[in-house]
Amino acid sequence: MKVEEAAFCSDSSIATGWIDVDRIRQDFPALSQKVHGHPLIYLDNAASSQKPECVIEAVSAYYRADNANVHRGVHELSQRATASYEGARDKIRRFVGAAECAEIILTKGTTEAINLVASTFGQRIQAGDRILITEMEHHSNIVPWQILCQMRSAHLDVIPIDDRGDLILEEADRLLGLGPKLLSISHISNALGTINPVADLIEKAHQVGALVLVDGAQAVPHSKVDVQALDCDFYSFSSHKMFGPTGVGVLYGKREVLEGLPPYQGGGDMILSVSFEGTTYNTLPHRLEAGTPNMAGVIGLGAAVDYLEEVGLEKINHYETDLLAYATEKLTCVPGVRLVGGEARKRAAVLSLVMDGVHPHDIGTILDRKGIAVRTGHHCAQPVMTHFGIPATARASLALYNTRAEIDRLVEELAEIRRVFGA
Ligand code: 7TS
Repeated sequence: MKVEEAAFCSDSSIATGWIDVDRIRQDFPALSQKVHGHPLIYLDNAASSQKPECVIEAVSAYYRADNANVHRGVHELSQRATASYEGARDKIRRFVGAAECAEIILTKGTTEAINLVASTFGQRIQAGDRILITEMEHHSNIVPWQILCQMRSAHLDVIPIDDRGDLILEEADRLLGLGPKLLSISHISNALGTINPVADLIEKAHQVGALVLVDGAQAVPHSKVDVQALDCDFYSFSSHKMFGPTGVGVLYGKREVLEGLPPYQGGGDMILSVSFEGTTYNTLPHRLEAGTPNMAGVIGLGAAVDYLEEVGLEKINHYETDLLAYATEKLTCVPGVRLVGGEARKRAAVLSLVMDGVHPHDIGTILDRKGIAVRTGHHCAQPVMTHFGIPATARASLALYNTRAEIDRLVEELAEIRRVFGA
């Protein structure tokens, strides 16, 4: 057996420190099914990942035994639910390296986390102020700022990308020089896979007095994130992309920054006392979390964090980096296939491809008939598509449970599509 092969097989994983992908796959019940008569090859992880048994079990155990509203009851079930819910918050805190639980605001997802910042921090924005984003953002990191800038007569500046899929850093410097109040930037692009040099940009933004929000939706499932080392002011991510349940997300914020924000929504849990003369607000994190939260979802996210830590982010990153290199080499050998953003300096496990003469939607539909799930479309990043002059891409996005054999199947089917379409 070649060394390269040995690194991926179960027996050698212990010796080499690689993840044991065969074992990992057994943790995810959805992966063992057939789709249209073929074994499922799930390559749509940037949209939403599959869930391991431990997450499914944590959610169902909560509903079976502990279901009650949190922070309210003196009764046993409410106390158990509160302990599990706040325990999950602490796991999330440790996972991203935050100093205290007060800095972990639980939201519906990345989208809500960014909107929370836009509608609270946004109240400070005045006419003529500037907000800075990039050309490669997901719509959820564009539209909230457009709405804010429109309401406040502020300017929205955009750091452009080049044709390799990298940010143009000279332009970033120039636009930071205009003195924005906030830089809001993706850690990893969902449409291109580009890993942005966020640590450098955070440092530069702070030098001009801007706060920084990092959209980490595509980063957290794939590599170790340390919000204190990054020194970002806000960091947002979604549970469902990191093997946790849907409907849950996280906004990390530095305590001193969160303390300065007005309330986001009003309601239960975010108050200390209410009267018609006036209301006093709760302390962080509750002040920014109104209403009954997604208790089962948060507890499930806690289990997903346990799972990621058990496997090990470093091992996951190592494995996926290797798989990405393998996939990139194989896919660029398919005649007529081009990887959009494939030449970016640093990339994560996203392969956004176009094929001469075949619409991405057709690629996705044909692959689906073979049991291969990819996402086609603009990936909620239309400005990226506009930049490259394309309407859409077919995107294969990888996770820790994908294998070289699955990439080989994808490549085989793409070659067949190319042959059939006679392109
Ligand atoms: N930011 C990035 C970088 C994302 O990739 C996504 C979702 C979001 C924000 C929004 O996350 P949500 O959980 O609040 O919806 N990205 C994708 C995707 O690439 N395909 O489907 C959803």
